[in-house]
Amino acid sequence: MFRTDPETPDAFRTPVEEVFIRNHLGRRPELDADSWSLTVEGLVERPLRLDFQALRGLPQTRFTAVHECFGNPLQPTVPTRAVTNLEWEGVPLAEVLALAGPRPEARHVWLEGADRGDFAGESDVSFLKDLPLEQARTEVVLAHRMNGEPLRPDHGHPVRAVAPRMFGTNSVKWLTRIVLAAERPEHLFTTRLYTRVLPGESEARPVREKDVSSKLLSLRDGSTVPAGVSELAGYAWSSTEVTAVEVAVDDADWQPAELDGRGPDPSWQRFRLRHDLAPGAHRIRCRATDSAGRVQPLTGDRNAVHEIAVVAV
Ligand SMILES: Nc1nc2c(c(=O)[nH]1)N[C@H]1C(S)=C(S)[C@@H](COP(=O)(O)O)O[C@H]1N2
Ligand SMILES: [Mo]
Repeated sequence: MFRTDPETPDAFRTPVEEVFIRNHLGRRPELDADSWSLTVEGLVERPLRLDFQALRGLPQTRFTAVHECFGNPLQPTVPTRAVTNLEWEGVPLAEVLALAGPRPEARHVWLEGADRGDFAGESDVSFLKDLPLEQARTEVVLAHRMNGEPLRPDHGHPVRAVAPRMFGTNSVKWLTRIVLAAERPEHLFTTRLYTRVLPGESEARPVREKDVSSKLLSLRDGSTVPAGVSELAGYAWSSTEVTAVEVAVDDADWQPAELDGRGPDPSWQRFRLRHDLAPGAHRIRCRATDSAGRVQPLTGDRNAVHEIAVVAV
């Protein structure tokens, strides 16, 4: 089940019912908070097994972040634009790592979910991701609430990882095992899939930080709208702050849109441009630039400029 076309796409915080569900391995595991536990093992001074109560007893954090699916890892350049903005609540991974005490040789954190199944010709695999230790320590949260309610079964109940600046694939659901290791894990979802060569680079790297991107949401693609002044609006996001969004109608030049700042959380940013739509067919495009100087490409990649078509009457 994979919904990409929410009914209220325009809300700053996406309602839970409208969040896409992405399970690679078929049937989701049925876990409950009472029997769930998380092990922390490998290169640590004190291997741990934490239950849900113990996790709830640790310091908690809350933030809003973009939750975006990278898309099909077998087609890494095809845009899917499956994106939402959600509030998460949970325990910084750093708190759990401090309890376990990583050994000096530990360089990577492996995060594994409880689901197993078949994907891309491999059978009975788990869902495993990894991050460099320093990045995991500063960025990952073990979340147990989404938009103020306990995580629903499809979204990783009772606990999932959330890597707020990264693509959704790094946010391991049904998290039950953390391993500290000297090396990256050789695995379907770490080294064989979810890698890509970025523009201007020659080596493939893991799919982690989000690309700069934007989506027009105030008008629905293919819809009929009243002619006259219309608000062309939507959201833009990136792993860093978005600094500009431009909108182009038909073949006219790009015009700068008004853009909200990002604030302390890695949430998406609203853009808007008032434009007089003459009666007839129009195509409308939007293009974001981020503080790292990255700009959405016009075509050819998963974050290519978003274009919609409307008819004004
Ligand atoms: N255990 C597990 N975690 C997972 C996945 C999965 O299949 N199994 N899918 C990943 C992908 S590709 C995405 S985009 C997000 C989707 O999270 P959601 O289903 O809560 O929206 O979860 C990630 N975490
Ligand atoms: Mo995904």
